[in-house]
Formats: sequence, structure tokens, C-alpha cells
Amino acid sequence: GQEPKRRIFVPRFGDYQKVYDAIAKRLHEHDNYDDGSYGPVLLRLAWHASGTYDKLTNTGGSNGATMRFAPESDHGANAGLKAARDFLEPVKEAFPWITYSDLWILAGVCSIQEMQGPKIPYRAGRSDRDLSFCTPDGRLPDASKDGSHIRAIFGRMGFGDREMVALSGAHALGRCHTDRSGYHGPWTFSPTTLTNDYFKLLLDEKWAYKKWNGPKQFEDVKTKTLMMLPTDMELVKDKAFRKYTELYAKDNDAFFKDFSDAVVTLFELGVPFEQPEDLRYTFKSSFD
Ligand code: DDH
Repeated sequence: GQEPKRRIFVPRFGDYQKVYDAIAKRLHEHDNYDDGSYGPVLLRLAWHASGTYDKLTNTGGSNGATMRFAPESDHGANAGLKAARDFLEPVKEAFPWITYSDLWILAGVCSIQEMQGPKIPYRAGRSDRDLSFCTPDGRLPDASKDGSHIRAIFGRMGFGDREMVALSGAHALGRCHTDRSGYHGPWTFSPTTLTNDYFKLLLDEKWAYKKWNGPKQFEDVKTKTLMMLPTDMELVKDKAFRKYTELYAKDNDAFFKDFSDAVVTLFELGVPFEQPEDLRYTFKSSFD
């Protein structure tokens, strides 16, 4: 009677790179979605999974992937993110050993890098948790509010002004959808490429209230094709925020560095990692 040999599969860097490559391949194959990429909505999924973190109670964050379940999936801020979760389902089937929570964050990393953004070093080790870990509604930012709200929401996660402005540069990507948030339009002319254009446009364009029946938002006076949310406009109105908006508008390298650092922090909030910080994985992009 010999015991059958059992092997536990311990995924390593190369295994995560294979998952990265599978997401990147799907991203480039499905270029008929929205402005030509699932990248922005995948990044938004990773951000909304992470941005529920509360440092005081150490609850929320990307560990758990609780947005799979109601009530969190039905929170107003998460409208439309089912498209991102569904997009990743075939990847989960091909690599069943990865948790949804690690997969969603890896997809965020992949999206940033495949949309020509900076490298985002990654750690694995999140576990999926049940619906009892869903966070209460209201932890994500409300676009109709002002600077004190931005500071309250991001301060609760542990961020300072500089990181808040750097993270907001993600709005170079994607668009608002009237059937999701109620707002309408993209922030930049290249919504599937990460650049510092969001900051340049905030400072250089003339912005006026859009005349429509929808929620209060801004449009550029010149072309009336771009938009800004009330919270976006705070980054030029508020002096302390504006300092960083000006820095990032002038210096794309400074933006990329601060954005990468802040996103790494965001994606790791509240996760009890075993993988040490100095051994994060940096994935090869499809165009490296
Ligand atoms: Fe955002 N965001 N976001 N955002 N966001 C929306 C879309 C996208 C706010 C509100 C909205 C971040 C910060 C804020 C992305 C990434 C990030 C939409 C439109 C609203 C509204 C949703 C829709 O209708 O589909 C507010 C308010 C804030 C704030 O800081 C106060 C941050 C920090 C990130 C990040 O990734 C680090 C991306 C990408 C999108 C585009 C999604 C898409 O489908 O396209």
C-alpha cells in the first residue's frame, strides 16, 4: 500500500506572467469594446475592489473580491463593472489556481502596462472571502462633491494630497457612461493610452458647465467633447492639489513614478502578504 504522491501547486513568477499574458491577449483581441479597449473598465474594477479600504478598522480592500456578491455588486459606484468581471471569467477558467482577488488586481496591473503606462510591481497572496466581508455602501468617492470629500475618502485609505492627485491621473483613461454613473464622456482625446494629458487639459482648457438634463459636469468650451467631474475640477481649484496638478502636467516622468507608487500602495491595502515587498513581480508587457 503506497500512498499516492500529492503535489501542491505553488505558483511562481512565471505562472503569474502567463496569466498576465492571457489577459493582455484578450485585451488586444477584444478591441471592439467602448473606445477600443477593456483596459479602462478593468482598471476601474481593480480600483473599486481596493478603494473600499478603511485603515482604522482594517476592513475592505482588494483581499476578498467581495464585489462578486450583492450587496457590494449593486452599490451605485460599481455600476458597469460586471463587464470587467465577466471579461476575466475565461482567464479564471484557464488558470483556476489564481484567486479572483489576485486576478482582478493583476488585470489592473496588466491594463495600465498594456495602455502604455508605467510598470506596476505586483504581489500575489489575496484570498477570496464570502459575502459577510462586503463593505458598506459609500466608501468610494462621490463625483459631485468637493475637496474635503476627496480628502476624507482617500485619507481613510491612508493617502496624502500628492497621492490623491497622482491617482486621479487615471482619468486620462476611459469615459463616463450615462447608463452607469449618469455622467457622460471621456476626459482626454486618447482614452486608451495612459499619459499626463488629464492634468494638461485640466489646466490648459477652458471648462464650463455642460448644459443638459444630467448631473452637474463640465465640458471643454473649445470642442465640447471632453468632460470633467466636479471632483476633477477640485484639482485645479484647491491650491494644495493644484501644486501637484501643475507638476504632473509639466513632467510625465514624475506623474508615472508617483502614479506607479500610489497604485502599488492602493492595490495592496489591507492584504496580509507572505511575499515580501522587495520581491514584487514586474511583468513583461506585450510590447517590451
Ligand atoms: Fe474614476 N470615475 N473616480 N478613478 N475611473 C469614473 C470612471 C473611471 C471618480 C468617479 C468616476 C479614480 C478616482 C475617481 C477610473 C479610475 C479611477 C466614472 C465614470 C466616475 C463617475 C463611470 C462610468 O460611468 O462608467 C471619482 C469621484 C474619483 C475621485 O478620486 C474623487 C481613481 C483613483 C482611479 C484609479 O484607477 C486609480 C477609470 C479607469 C475610469 C473609466 C472607466 C471606464 O469604463 O471607461
